[in-house]
Amino acid sequence: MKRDTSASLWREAQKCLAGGVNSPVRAFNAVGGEPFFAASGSGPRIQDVDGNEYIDYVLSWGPLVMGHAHPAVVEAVRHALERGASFGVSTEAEIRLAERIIRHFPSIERVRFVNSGTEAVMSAIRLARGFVGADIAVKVAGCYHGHMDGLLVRAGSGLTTFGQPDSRGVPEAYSRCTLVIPYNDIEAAREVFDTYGEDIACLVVEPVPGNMGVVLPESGYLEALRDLTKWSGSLLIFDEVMSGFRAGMGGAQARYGIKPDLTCLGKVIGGGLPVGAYGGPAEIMGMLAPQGPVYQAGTLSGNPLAMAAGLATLEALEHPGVFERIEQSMTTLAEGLGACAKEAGVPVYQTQTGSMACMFFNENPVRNYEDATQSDTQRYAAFFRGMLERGVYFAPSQFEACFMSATHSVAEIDKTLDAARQTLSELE
Ligand code: KE4
Repeated sequence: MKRDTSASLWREAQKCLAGGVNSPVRAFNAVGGEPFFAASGSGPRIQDVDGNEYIDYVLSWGPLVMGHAHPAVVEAVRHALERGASFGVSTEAEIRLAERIIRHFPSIERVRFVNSGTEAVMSAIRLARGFVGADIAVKVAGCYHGHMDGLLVRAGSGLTTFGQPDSRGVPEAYSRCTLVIPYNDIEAAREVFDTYGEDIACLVVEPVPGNMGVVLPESGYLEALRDLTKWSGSLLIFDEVMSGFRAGMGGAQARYGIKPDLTCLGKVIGGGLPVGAYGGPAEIMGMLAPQGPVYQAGTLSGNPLAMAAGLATLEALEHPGVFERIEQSMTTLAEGLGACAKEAGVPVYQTQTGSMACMFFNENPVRNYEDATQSDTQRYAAFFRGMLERGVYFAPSQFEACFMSATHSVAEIDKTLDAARQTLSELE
């Protein structure tokens, strides 16, 4: 495919944007080659600045569950914009979107909107520390919760040793408030709570992680985290920024029947515009300013355009049968990819929850981050590039999820599987 204009923009971008991007994964470093620049999107497809078209399974990293430029979303945002982009005063739309979220997430009685998933998790952890009166946050290796300092931490040497900063610029002191445990390991969780119980404010986890690829919780794991946090008087925070309205209309918490203390949301609830949210029982959320002593604020929080996009997206997604149809499309694609890999003799391990899925280039099951890192990332990169050349855009990293939308039809899935058959058969 010709990508001269993207190449030219890439050179310009590197002269004015840090690393040429506004988010690292967009540089395509994990898959090699130069990134393309998007020009437009429509339904399941994205067009680049050279006129190439790709069937899109990244969908802006999850938000576009109704596809690109969904007419109802475009009309809702246009209508809101014509009345003014922002007021810094509350609007009715914030109430209506919060009410919809509460309807789907019974564990939430009060919502606070912010502008990103990072802000949602960062604020939820501050709220947990303020509510419980303890400092330690426990996180799970391989889960990503945005770029807040305290969570950019990798596992320490031993399970009950504090994490190590996973990014330059994160003070050692921050990582002394963060413990890191492996996913799907109840014993490791129990050991940390036995050792630090009353000093733990919260455990934050992606109930179905999508940032090490998609990894599924083993039977009893999420229940054990719920029991341990309850026993220690700490809060269980489900980061459902990705899994919310993707693992199910009520997120992973509905699929697995676990009631967390706080839930973080983002992506789908903004329909492609900048939104994050966190929520939980009125008793906990009442600790937030202006009612309570935990401060959090934001100039554009609850922005009318973002609220309009989120409302239009959820309204469309709530139509009877829409979520199930998207989930079925994801299953059809996943099964087809598995069959193509088998045909080509390429060992893969596949996972799916609702409308998000992953194909690990790994001949063994992937049950945590350590397993995920054993995957053949070079083979994944070759798969990514082969598919891109055939007009299919998967995530530019093995350690991401792929997403389905309501607009992907049989035609897109068949074209994807044809491309996969050819690409997989060419892999060394
Ligand atoms: P943002 O701050 O990027 O809006 O959200 C952070 C975040 C929090 N929690 C979960 C479960 C997330 O998946 C994310 C962000 N997801 C990544 C994709 N893996 C965003 C893509 C990017 O970083 O450019």
